[in-house]
Amino acid sequence: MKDIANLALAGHEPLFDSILPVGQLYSPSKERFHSVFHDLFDRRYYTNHGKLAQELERRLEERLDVRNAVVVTNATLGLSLSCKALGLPPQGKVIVPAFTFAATVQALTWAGLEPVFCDISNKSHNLDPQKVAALLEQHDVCAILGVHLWGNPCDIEQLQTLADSKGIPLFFDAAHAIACRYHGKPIGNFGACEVFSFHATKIMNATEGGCITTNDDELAERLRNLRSSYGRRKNVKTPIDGYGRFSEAQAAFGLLSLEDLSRRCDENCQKMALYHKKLSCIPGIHCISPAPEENMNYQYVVLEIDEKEFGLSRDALQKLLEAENVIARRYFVPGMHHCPPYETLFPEFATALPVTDALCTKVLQLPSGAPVSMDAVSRICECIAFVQANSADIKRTYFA
Ligand code: T4K
Repeated sequence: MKDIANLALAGHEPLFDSILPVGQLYSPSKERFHSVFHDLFDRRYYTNHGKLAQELERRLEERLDVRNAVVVTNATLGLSLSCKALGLPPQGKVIVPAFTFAATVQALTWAGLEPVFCDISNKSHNLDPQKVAALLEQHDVCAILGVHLWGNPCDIEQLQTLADSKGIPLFFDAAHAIACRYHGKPIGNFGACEVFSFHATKIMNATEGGCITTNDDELAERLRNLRSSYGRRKNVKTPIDGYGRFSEAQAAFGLLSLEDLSRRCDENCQKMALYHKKLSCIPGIHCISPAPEENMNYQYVVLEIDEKEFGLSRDALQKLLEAENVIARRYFVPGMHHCPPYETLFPEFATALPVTDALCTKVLQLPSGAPVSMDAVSRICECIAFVQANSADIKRTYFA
């Protein structure tokens, strides 16, 4: 183990030879990819809802036990298309958390809507239904957009009751939540529709991509029509075309990733268990393990760092780890209410989200997924334990 004089922050050899990023980055073997993809060169049919994209939709419907899966270019576009398919009015206001990836809120902006930022629960990191209820009384809202953050389902029942009481749609950003369940039922079946991400950093990897799922056949048809003129089952009048096609290359990668999904969840589960075992005894570290075990895909290893107890700030720990080639990320900093253009457009939210603001100073995501072995998890944990045990000296030496 290092001592405080030879930390990589001081220019010494890092703990790992190559970087360990937070993305899942799982890929199939080249041979398996070739076996799915090879006839594409003969067929020369590369996109426009080809046979692999259709096959992926069918398999997703089966796996998620949902009537319709509509694959699209990425989740951001999937969210914008959902707003259009739901018929949300121009400049309509949508309740949304600010503690999320920028794309959630920017998708609303692309669809011509306005965010009404809502604070979250300290425990789940998801929309707090009580705060949603208060906002519904203060604003003329046309929809609620929940985010199943870290794959932990929102309080769907309470949110649905609130949405129903106002006669407005509830829909979900499920970018983190493939293979997660709520009360035993797969995420993908809730609200008006749910949107998954198949970005390379996600556990289901189509290199880039997304999917909208819904049990509402009419909504699904509007979504297919909005996506492209290809893949429609019948023609439906839509306000605009979305050009959200999903290529055959994405579909080939996605099909294999879906085949491997349960195995990836198991691998992630083992890594998360080891992280939690080794980190939960370190003062100042709280591991987020919100949902009961069978509801998780385990792709996000997320900590809250209590600066006083740990002895160093979250940002200092991140810098130390980064120097050791452990690329931990501060998702999500700052909260979207403090980001352009929203901070100037909607200054009323600047001090309205205390839980979000507090979490933005504490949360750190650690690497897991394909590039991270169990041995690497152990070494990362030992490094964090060492930093905490020597926090006073490290602070004096490197952060005075
Ligand atoms: N809603 C939520 C709640 C989301 O988290 C996201 C995306 C969306 C909506 C929108 O979904 P998409 O429209 O993207 O389908 C990453 C991902 O790009 C983004 O998909 C993800 N959430 C977000 C949480 O993380 P960045 O810019 O912070 O990280 P990035 O892409 O630099 O990758 C992280 C690490 O992985 C880096 O150290 C580099 C490494 N990496 C990344 C890629 C893509 C690789 O080694 N190889 C790769 O191919 O956004």
